[in-house]
Amino acid sequence: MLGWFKAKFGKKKEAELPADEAVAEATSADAAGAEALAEEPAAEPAAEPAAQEVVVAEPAEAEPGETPVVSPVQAEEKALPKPAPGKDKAGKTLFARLQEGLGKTRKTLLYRLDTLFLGKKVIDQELYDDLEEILITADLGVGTVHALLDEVRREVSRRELSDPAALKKILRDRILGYLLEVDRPAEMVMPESGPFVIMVVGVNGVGKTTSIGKIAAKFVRAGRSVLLVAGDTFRAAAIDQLKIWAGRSGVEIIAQKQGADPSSVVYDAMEYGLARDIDVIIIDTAGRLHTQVNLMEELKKIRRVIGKKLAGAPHEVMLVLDATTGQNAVSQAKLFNEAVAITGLTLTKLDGTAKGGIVIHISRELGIPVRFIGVGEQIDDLRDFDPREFVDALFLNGGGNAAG
Ligand SMILES: Nc1nc2c(ncn2[C@@H]2O[C@H](COP(=O)(O)OP(=O)(O)O)[C@@H](O)[C@H]2O)c(=O)[nH]1
Ligand SMILES: [Mg+2]
Repeated sequence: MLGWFKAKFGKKKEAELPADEAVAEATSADAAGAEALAEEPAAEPAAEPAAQEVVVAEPAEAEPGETPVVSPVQAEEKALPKPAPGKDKAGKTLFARLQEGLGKTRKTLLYRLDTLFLGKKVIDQELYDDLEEILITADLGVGTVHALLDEVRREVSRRELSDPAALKKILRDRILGYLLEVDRPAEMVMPESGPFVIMVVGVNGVGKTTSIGKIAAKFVRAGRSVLLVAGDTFRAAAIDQLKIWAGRSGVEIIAQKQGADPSSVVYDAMEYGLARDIDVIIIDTAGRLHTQVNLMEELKKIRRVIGKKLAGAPHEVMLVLDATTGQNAVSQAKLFNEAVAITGLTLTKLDGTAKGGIVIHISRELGIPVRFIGVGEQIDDLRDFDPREFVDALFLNGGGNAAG
């Protein structure tokens, strides 16, 4: 249910610090952090005293001198629906829902592949040409398609195959191979104790805030405490949007007012999360014009501030990409990767494109694992990315659980 994250969250925390010790630690880390901030270039706006900047909607038992938090927890919202394993609220299998979410891609790709393979009796050049066109149209990317077809061709001749249906199976297996190659388990060791910090980046409108809301809900369902951080201070609406998502799963959120220095928001949030031993801290960031040096510098600074408050953090730098932007997503990924070293991807809006092949292309091209895929705007419309399930959803006809 938590995809790659379950590796850690399945385990029980080993060393849980007594609350007062945790606070003491946070305070000493604090001094170091303040120093760290003071080292930042003078040109960057200095962090003002946080207490004056924080927007407090419903202050949570704020003690004097403490960073106030917006805490939109409401009793009835706290109880998130818990789908039965393998089923959603409506009782549909999750596999069927994935197929539904991938509707357009599935219809186009599956239909076109089936038409091609059923219509052919032999494997010939024409079949390869048609296949190339179909795969490129599905946004697998020219480079990936050529590499893929080279491998398929070699396999076909090595095994002296002549049946197009066998070729289809090889194609599916090779695609799965690409996805499994990068679906490596965490390289980073997830913290045994203390918060798991996820920094979320990506250009405007790709679905960062929405995905954060959905990810928070997943962690809450798994019984984890979550703190959201409104690091996109560029627009007031962005802060409000994150508050709404915090309310939906009843988690706390640290937010300041529009225009506040994002690093200072993040600094406060880290302090708050460490002092309370929050399990997961998820940081939203701005995404205006990814070509601007400014944004990248801001993200680097946020990353530094996180790392100075908690060694080894952020444990995940998640890039959110909009699948409907096709090949553009690849160039975005390269830019963000250079600036903040991406460790995982979320691909959104797969429900809105007939070109779901971008997932395959991006995996192969970037070698960064896809953690989640977004297949709608609702809180449950975020799926753990499972290469087998994904390939089956694209290649298999009909519903039912066809995995395996
Ligand atoms: N159909 C669909 N829409 C999505 C998905 N993820 C996000 N959106 C929509 O995309 C728009 C931008 O999302 P937002 O989270 O504000 O993007 P941000 O600017 O990166 O934070 C919103 O209207 C979301 O509802 C998805 O997986 N599918
Ligand atoms: Mg946003």
